[in-house]
Amino acid sequence: MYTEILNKIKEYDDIAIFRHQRPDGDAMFSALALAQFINDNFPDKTVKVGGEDKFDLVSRNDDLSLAYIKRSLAIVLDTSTSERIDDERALKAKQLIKIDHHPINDDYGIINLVDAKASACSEVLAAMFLSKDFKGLDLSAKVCEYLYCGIISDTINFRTTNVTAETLSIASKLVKRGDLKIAELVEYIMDKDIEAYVRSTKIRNLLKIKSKFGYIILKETDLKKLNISQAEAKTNIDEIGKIKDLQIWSIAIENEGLFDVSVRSKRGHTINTVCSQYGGGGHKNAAAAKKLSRNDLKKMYKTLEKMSENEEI
Ligand SMILES: [Mn+2]
Repeated sequence: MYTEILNKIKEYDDIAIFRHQRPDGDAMFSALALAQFINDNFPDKTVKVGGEDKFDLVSRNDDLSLAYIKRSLAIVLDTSTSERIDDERALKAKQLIKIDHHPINDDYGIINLVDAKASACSEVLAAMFLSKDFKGLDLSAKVCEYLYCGIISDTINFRTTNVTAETLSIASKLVKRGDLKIAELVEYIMDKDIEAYVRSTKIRNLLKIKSKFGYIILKETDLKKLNISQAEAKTNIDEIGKIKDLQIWSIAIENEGLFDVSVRSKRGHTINTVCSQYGGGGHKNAAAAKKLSRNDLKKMYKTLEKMSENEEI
C-alpha cells in the first residue's frame, strides 16, 4: 500500500492535504509533516494544507480554490469519517487517500491506509516514511520533528494505552534521524502558559465524581465566563486522567444547547462501545460522541458510572 500511495503522490502535480475539524496536535502536525515531506522530495509539486479551523500552537490554513481541489490528489489525515473532514470540498478532489489510526470502517478514499494499532496518525505516516518502500527519499529533520510532535500530542508524551513497542521504536528513529531535542519538544507541546493554567484550574474545580467515574460538564455560560474555547476546554480531559482513583472520566461541552462528549478510560474499560450507542466512536480507551441532548448525556453518564464500578478486566 505504501508504494501505491507514493505512486499517487508522484502522479499528481497538485496535492491537497486535509485533516479533521477542530484539529488537535496529531492532525495538524501530521498535515505539516506530509506537506514538508512532499516539498522536500518533489519540489516541483504544489502542496496546500486545507481546513478552516485553527490549532492553537501552530496552524496552517492555505487558501484552496475548488478548481485546485478538483484537479488535486487529496490526502486526508487523522479523520475517521468523511463528515469530519475540515472542508467537505475535499470529497470533490480528483482522487482521495485516507491515512488514519481510528478503528472505524469508513473507507472514503481510493486508498485507505488505516492502522488502528498506531498511537497517532503521525505514527502511521512515520512508519510509511521509514519503510523500505520509501527508501532513497529524504526524511528531513523538520519532518521528523513534526511527526514526533504529532505522536507526543496524541499520546500525551507516551502516556496513553495505545502506545506500543512500535510507537517507541518509531519515535526513537525519528529522534535519531532528526537529531531531535526531546526535552525541548516536550516542553513545546505539553507546557501551558499561565493564563491557560489558571483557566484549567477553574475547569478542574467543576469536576464531579460518582463512584470511579469523574466528569466535568461545561455549559456555554461556563465557557463564556472562563473565556475559553471549546477546543481548549476539551484538552483538560487529560488533567482528570491523572487522578489515580478514577477508572473512567469525561468532559461534556455544550454547543448550541447540545453536548459534545469526550470519554477516556483505564486499560480494562472499553468505552468506545458506549459512545457508539450515541452516534460516536473512537478507540477502546479514548472515544467521543457529539450533539447529545441533556437527557442522553445523563443516560450515558449513568452507564459510565456503573461501568467504572466494575473491576478492570
Ligand atoms: Mn489522532
